[in-house]
Amino acid sequence: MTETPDLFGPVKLGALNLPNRIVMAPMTRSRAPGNLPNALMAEYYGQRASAGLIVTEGTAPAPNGRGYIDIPGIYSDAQIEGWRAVADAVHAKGGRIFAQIMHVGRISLPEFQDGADLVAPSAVAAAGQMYTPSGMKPLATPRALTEAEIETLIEAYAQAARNAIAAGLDGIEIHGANGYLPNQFLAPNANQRTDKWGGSAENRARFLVAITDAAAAAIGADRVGVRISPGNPFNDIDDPDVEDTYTPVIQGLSGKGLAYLHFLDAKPAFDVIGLARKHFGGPIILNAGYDKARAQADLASGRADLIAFGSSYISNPDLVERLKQDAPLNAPDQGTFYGGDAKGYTDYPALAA
Ligand code: 8OZ
Repeated sequence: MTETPDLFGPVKLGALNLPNRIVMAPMTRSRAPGNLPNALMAEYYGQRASAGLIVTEGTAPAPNGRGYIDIPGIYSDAQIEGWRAVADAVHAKGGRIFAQIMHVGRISLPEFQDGADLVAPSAVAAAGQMYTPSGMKPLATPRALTEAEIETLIEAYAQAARNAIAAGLDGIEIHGANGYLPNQFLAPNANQRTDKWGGSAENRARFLVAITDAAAAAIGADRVGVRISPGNPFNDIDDPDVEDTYTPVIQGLSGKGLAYLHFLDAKPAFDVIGLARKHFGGPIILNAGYDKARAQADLASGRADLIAFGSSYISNPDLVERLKQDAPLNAPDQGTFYGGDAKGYTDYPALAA
């Protein structure tokens, strides 16, 4: 007899057994000066350890993957030591945590990369601006990656995965969503290459599949998840045929024993989640402004296996307990989402014991 999956019941996710189906969504918080994970971050993630799984904010696999102010990296020994403190804080409270590996590609400025050129599939700037300490600035025009540099970056993802395990983290999530480097390869407006990394949908999917395969070979597929956002135009993604683009993506990620597929459910014009259900063969996490009722409904219908919560996790360290009790949620303060200190980060109260 199969029971209806419940938000508060256990689930197997790749190599891990989770006590519940609630995931803390990856969220950039820009509190890592010097690109170093620190004690305040360890406290923040430790406070949220009752989640079934925490996915960290995006962390760069290479110096040229940095964008935004004060995001962490996972390529140096000092960064690995910083992540070790985060992993220890979460494990000490009985939790589980994956690092989200994010290479921003063209969504950056040279000032966030020690003055270096940005790299991306093609030399096409994204429309948009980025916050800097001296004001908003237009996103810079990147330089096109050479094929040799693409191979180097694939190895950087594998090494980032090894570094995550070395730090004591439980696995990694490849950030293939929201207009960053792997999504730039997928999108015809950002990828104008004529080699095997561009052109057909199969060629545009090649980079995301290659970095996932490399990470899986490095640490085991059951410790690697992938996040994608079909149909999301964020960060100047323009894809006139989402079905054409994402069919080889789903095929390329299916049947490999990956820990999960995580969708930012941007409601694309075709049923990409149904396609994933048919082929992927592992757990599906959905994220898109869920509340408890919608979460339970999507679990019950079989659309999702787990639900990721974003902004409600910013303001409710004990979100699992609050949802379970139908307790009121603290409202998140948008003014302290990015940058700053403990205010709006580690000072949201849990329910009184
Ligand atoms: C909002 C602000 C800064 C970063 C993403 C990493 O969209 C982000 C992000 C979102 O995945």
